[in-house]
Amino acid sequence: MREHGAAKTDVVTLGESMILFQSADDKSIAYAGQFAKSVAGAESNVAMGLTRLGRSVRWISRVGKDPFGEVILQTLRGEGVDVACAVQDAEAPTAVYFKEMTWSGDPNVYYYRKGSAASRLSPADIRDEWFADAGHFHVTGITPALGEHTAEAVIQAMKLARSKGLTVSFDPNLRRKLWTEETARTTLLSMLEHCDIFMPGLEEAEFLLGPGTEEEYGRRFLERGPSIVVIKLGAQGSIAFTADAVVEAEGHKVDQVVDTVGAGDAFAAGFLSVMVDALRLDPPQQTEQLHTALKRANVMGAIATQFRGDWEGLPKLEELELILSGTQQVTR
Ligand code: KDG
Repeated sequence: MREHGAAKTDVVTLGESMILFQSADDKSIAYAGQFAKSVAGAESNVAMGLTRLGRSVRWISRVGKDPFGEVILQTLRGEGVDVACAVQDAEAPTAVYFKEMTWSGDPNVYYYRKGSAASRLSPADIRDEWFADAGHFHVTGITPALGEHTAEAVIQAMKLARSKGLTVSFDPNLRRKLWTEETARTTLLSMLEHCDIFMPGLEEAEFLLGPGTEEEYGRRFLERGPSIVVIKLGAQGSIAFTADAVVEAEGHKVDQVVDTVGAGDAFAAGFLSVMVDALRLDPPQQTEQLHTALKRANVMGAIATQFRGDWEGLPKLEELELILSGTQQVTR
């Protein structure tokens, strides 16, 4: 068992949140007359998914000193996330993005985030207090793509978190619109040695390592540093690899997918809600927890595909437990 005092904050996460606009009636952006406004961002989605599952979370970022920045902070606060370490920048705006539903597959996404407050994150911003009294740090591969110094900053934060006894998870969250393939591949691979849990989707694994089987990806990512590699297989579920175990869980069936964006973050929230404690156990006990974590993660990911926003429809812990036990919820 790894030594670490009881943490007041279960998970710390760092990344950009944006104001999201979606056509109110699902028309294409060019023809939409009205847009619905909400908050989105991979790391804040994970943060809010986790607080709904009863975990304490600190979210760190930079937003503009503008109404959109206020909305983001208020939304996160309203969901019980600690935003005390987030900085409001008077010189740069909060980013926005537009999501457009397509007749098939993933939605189109249009970002307006160049020069945003979060893109100006640099190693000089990193503070010891981010990790005070905390157990785990979660990052994604979006933040390193945002600005000149953001990759350096995220890697430094991962190192600092570990030096303070936190465990670290990393979701590559490949966003091809944000950087070149070459830079994305090199940077994302270089981050692997600084994490304990790595959680790519199957396509991301292929992007990073080229063609291969799930087992080959599991083994090759483990060789680069993490002690757990979780590969997300979409509707098929997920599979986790450790040095001495392979654990699989079937996907949670849904009749129809409404919006895939946010499913990976919901998956991460479900998985981490179990593993942040389990990571402190000895390997055999950790492996026992992996199946529970994957099952939770699969259901969370499936639920996130059932509504249009990234996180608003995510369940509370009691609701998730009812779904996992196959019990019908009494609603009236
Ligand atoms: O994972 C969902 C995110 O992609 C979405 O909320 C927006 O953070 C975002 C991004 O950078 O794409």
